[in-house]
Amino acid sequence: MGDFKLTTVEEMEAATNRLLETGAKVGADAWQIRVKNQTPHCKFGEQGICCRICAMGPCRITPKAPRGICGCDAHGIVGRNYLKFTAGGAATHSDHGREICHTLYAADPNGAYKVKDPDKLIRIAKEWGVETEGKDIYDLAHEMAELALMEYGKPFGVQRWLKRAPEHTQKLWHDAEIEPRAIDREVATSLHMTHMGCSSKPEALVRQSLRAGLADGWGGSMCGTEFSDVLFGTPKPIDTEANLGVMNAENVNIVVHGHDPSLSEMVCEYADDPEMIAYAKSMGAKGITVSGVCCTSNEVAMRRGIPMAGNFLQQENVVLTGACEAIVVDVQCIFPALGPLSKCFHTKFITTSPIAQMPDSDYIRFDVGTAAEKAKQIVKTACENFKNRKPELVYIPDMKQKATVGYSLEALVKVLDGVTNSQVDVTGTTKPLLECVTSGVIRGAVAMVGCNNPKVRPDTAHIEMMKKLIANDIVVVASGCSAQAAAKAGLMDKAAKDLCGAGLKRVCELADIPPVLHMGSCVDISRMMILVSELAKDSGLKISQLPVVGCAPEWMSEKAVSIGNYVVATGIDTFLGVDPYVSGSSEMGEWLTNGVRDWVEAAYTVETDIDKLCDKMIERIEEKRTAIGI
Ligand code: CUV
Ligand code: SF4
Repeated sequence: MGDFKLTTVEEMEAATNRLLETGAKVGADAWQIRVKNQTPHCKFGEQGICCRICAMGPCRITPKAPRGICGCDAHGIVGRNYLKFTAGGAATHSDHGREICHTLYAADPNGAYKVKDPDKLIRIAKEWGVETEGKDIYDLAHEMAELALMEYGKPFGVQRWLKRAPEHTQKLWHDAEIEPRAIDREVATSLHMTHMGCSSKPEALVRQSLRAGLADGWGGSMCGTEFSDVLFGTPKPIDTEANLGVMNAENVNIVVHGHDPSLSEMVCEYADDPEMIAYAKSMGAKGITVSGVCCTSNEVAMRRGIPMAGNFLQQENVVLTGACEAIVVDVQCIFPALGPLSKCFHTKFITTSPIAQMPDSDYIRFDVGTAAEKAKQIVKTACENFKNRKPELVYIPDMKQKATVGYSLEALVKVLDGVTNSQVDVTGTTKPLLECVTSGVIRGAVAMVGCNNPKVRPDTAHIEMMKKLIANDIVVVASGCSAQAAAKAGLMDKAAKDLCGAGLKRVCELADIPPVLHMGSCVDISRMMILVSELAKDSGLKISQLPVVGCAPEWMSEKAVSIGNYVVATGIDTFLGVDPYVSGSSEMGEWLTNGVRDWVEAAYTVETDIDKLCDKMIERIEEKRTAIGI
């Protein structure tokens, strides 16, 4: 087995505790403390039976008061809350996608943003029926960006991307009336439906939740992923490292955090600039280290091999090292706590987006027009801050693992090409992967996604489940903070093949891949949707028949619920380790865990016991295998 050893959750916790000691010294607050102050949580909120959408309320459902003042019952209130939650997530992912489209619209051969993958742009243009012959690639980029932006508000028709799904899936969506129309329309319709005195029928609210989710996964997120690839390059396998030990005590440490790669790409670009490195040296540092947190980190790890400092619940840890010169954030999943926390250290907390403005931060407004100049300013500010470090507060846990990341669908198809035994030419399809699955060498696949949540011991569910799955010859594709949990533990090191069952181990060896494959950020779950679509088309099976399930064991955000809805609506059974505030309505529970199956051939399972959750997934995969006779 060589020297390979996973990093355990206990080791990570010990490192965190050591950092919290530093925090205590400087009077810093931390989520571990705030969780205690917030416990126990409000029971009404937990069950989803509190309504405050009109000023007659807020109304809470109890045995004595089974209806709100307007007469709405628990099912209506839980349903509306669920749809609002979804709409928040769909809006957020989709707006991120929109920003990327605007960046593409501003692409310029002489500017900050270029077209790094023209072939992919042409491929998508052909798919959309846009003439590409003899067209300048930047003219094409601008035309495509405009068409994509129109997807957000077009008055008629459904999302262009839906055509990528198998016909059977498209028909299900059509028949269930959940085909997403304009992206913004689904968000607006959701908020309209949840206004006082509109929908209170669970069935209608669940239907719109699926549709709003689909507007995200097969709309806004897909725009985000596909056009990020066009702009910044389609990810290919690349080596990197993960966990707090990637920060370097002798260097200027810049941590990028958030989701939109437009900013972080530029920061990475300038941090690599010899002029900036010389500047860092003139400030007494040896160089510049950029590392990341959350999905911004995934974006730059996948394309540049930038190391991942940590995931969602480690964002405060990077500041607590005392060695972070700047934490530069764009949008989403950023703790407002970083403001006051950074004030306890020398760290500059730099916000950059009008969408995510926070107290106690330095706001360096970033936009496509001034990207280069602002990124340079940010890197310079970090360098100048090196001298303000308090050496007595510096402690970087000596903890990191190797990881190979960058498995876009394109990359995955390519690496798996080598695995097939068949003599027919299957290059460029998912057939080699299918062959592994049908022969039983691989039993199936799990898409592990989503955040951390203090309700689950951080990273434990992600890591323990992945270990069990790969030991059972189930390949894991991961994204978001789940992928980072895997990388921190070492599960994205190719050496982790030794933890697999014999079949998966063989595949890892032949294809030279780790058993947990990093597919990118949360918007990149759209990659997974295309992967299952291709698998279905290449096998002639329905998506719902494939031995594939989705899982978000530690999720916390509205985005995660939106994702869950489109994964289910795409025909993939989805397993949650945290309840989405629906326990207060038996009808909502029934719709989500069973009723939706009639429309989309898949449903949710909620199970907070992580062991059981994992066993249920394995069971489901085996059931699906039996059903198709493999
Ligand atoms: Ni991008 S939504 S915490 S995994 S980044 Fe991680 Fe998502 Fe946020 Fe959740
Ligand atoms: Fe109460 Fe109905 Fe108003 Fe909600 S909409 S706060 S249940 S009166």
